[in-house]
Amino acid sequence: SFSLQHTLPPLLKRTASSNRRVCIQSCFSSVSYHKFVDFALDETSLHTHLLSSPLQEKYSSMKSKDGKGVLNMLSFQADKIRLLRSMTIETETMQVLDFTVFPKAEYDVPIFCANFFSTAKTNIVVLDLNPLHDIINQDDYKEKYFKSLMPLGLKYAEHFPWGGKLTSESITFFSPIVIWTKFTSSPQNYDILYSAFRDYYKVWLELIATAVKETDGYQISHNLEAQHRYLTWRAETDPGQGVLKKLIGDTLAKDLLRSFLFNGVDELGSKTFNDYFPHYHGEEGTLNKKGGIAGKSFENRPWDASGKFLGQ
Ligand code: BLA
Repeated sequence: SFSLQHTLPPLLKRTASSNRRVCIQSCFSSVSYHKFVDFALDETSLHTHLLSSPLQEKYSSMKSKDGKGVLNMLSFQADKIRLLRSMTIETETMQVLDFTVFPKAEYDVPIFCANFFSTAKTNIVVLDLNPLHDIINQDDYKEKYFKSLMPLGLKYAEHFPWGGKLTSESITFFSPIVIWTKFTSSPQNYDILYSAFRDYYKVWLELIATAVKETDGYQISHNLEAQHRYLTWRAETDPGQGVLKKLIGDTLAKDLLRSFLFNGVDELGSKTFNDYFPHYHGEEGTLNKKGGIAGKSFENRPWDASGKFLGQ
């Protein structure tokens, strides 16, 4: 039977002593995201056979320039999964999880997205099943995947307050059950975040497990373009870019973003950022004449309890 240990790089092999990973961060640190990744990999292995990705050879672990931080990368593929990849960052002052799973283009299943940025005081969190297609105007897609999940979203929306204004385009990549939040660091909050992560991931695994393979060429290319558009958005605008550049330098950060974190951005399509987002004017952009969305918006959660978009 399948054992995860065979596919993990030596550094992360879970042996008897694995619970004591080398602690290079300050040992009073508040959270470690390794157990989140462990959970997701174990749970995925219950459903499908995870194969190590070809990316694993090049991206495994990296030290920050000052030698005080470490980045750990894991990547896999599976029957219905083009790429499952995770990156954790641990330094003296921050812990980061960037865990995303991209289905193959034959499936219109949402993209699983967990982005957590933590310091001793505060946390910036996005946890979502990012819709592949427009759920603001396309009711059938919203119904297909999110209608039944609203109670799950509401359960956590009660605990985690809306994180406030964000780059307006981001909202079109988020689902009605998105957990977009900022909260104070505390063991209790991390417990609830871990619980949310497990719930969301289990739900996502159900979606992919039951998804039926698309055979219509038009639909497949429609899914592929949506994946590419998503990658283009994230590779270009990732709010973690500045942090990454500081840690490992401009060149390595750019390579990590385009070849690892958002792998496929240079291969899965030829459209550019401007083709997809002609109205985007950068983070500080203001509303432009063409009426495109730009700048920051959505002070409050823009969905009601039934999943109806309230933002426009
Ligand atoms: C802030 N991260 C943010 C914000 C969002 C996200 C919405 C608020 C700022 C904004 O409006 O953009 C995350 N945005 C997302 C995600 C999607 C999106 C997940 O569109 C998906 C579609 N964050 C990380 C990583 C780091 C990180 C890996 O995911 C660090 C390495 C840091 N995120 C980070 C920091 C901020 C932030 C420092 C606050 C600074 C800022 O607002 O620019």
